[in-house]
Amino acid sequence: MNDGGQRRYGPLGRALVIIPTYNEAENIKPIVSRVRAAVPDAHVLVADDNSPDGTGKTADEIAASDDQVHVLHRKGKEGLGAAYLAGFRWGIEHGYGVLVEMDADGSHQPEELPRLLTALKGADLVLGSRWVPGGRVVNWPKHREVLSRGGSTYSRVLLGVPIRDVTGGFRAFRAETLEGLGLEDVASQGYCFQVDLARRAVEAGYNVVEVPITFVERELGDSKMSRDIVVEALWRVTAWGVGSRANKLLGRKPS
Ligand SMILES: Nc1nc2c(ncn2[C@@H]2O[C@H](COP(=O)(O)OP(=O)(O)O)[C@@H](O)[C@H]2O)c(=O)[nH]1
Ligand SMILES: [Mg+2]
Repeated sequence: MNDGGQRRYGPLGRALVIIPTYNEAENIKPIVSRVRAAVPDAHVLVADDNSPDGTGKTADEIAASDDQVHVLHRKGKEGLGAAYLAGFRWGIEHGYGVLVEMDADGSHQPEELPRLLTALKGADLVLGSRWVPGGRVVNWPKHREVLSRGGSTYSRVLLGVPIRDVTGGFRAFRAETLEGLGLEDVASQGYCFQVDLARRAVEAGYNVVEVPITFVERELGDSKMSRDIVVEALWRVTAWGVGSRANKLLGRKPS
């Protein structure tokens, strides 16, 4: 995975910050303005799943007065993974060279984006990380921290992926990296979507770099975290781990 910095990386193209939203009416305006101020050259794509609270309409109003802001309206709530896949496709079709994942609720601080983008100059994929030295969480309930740390450790050990924060969702991809991940068959929907992409990147031999971030718990609106999302992550990660071990034992290539 790590090439010791020997490889030469091409220049970064235009960046698109993709913000998936479901009922983020109170958060959408402030977060978009913070992104525009922090990285003025970047464009923003709000991927809204027809939020009943009118987030999509507010996003349209922002886009109407700012030609660097775009909105992807999706027909209904289909999960974070599906919204990102649609956003990536849109971004690649429109020629962006860098695709960024970022939550709408302020947990991922737009002011940290320049550091992620700088790191991407020498990497294929940059992960904002809560669990490397210098990374931290603010106001996060203890049970969420235990779940997140536990989920990362479980995934790291079972999948053999040398990443401290495998479930985080503040990430910057080069477009070529995304194109090399075989996204056509990604079925994971909730937070294990993030584990899925990280393990694909490591297996494909990409240089994945973790950059410390400060993750701040949302102040407005509600989390969409649910039991189903945790259960999905648990069974998928376990199935991937068992599958890859069986493949190794049988001398087969990873599927
Ligand atoms: N488009 C879309 N966005 C979603 C969906 N579920 C969550 N999100 C967004 O994904 C981001 C992270 O979700 P959040 O509820 O804050 O999760 P938490 O931080 O793990 O508690 C937020 O911007 C949500 O609005 C979904 O089904 N569709
Ligand atoms: Mg959140």
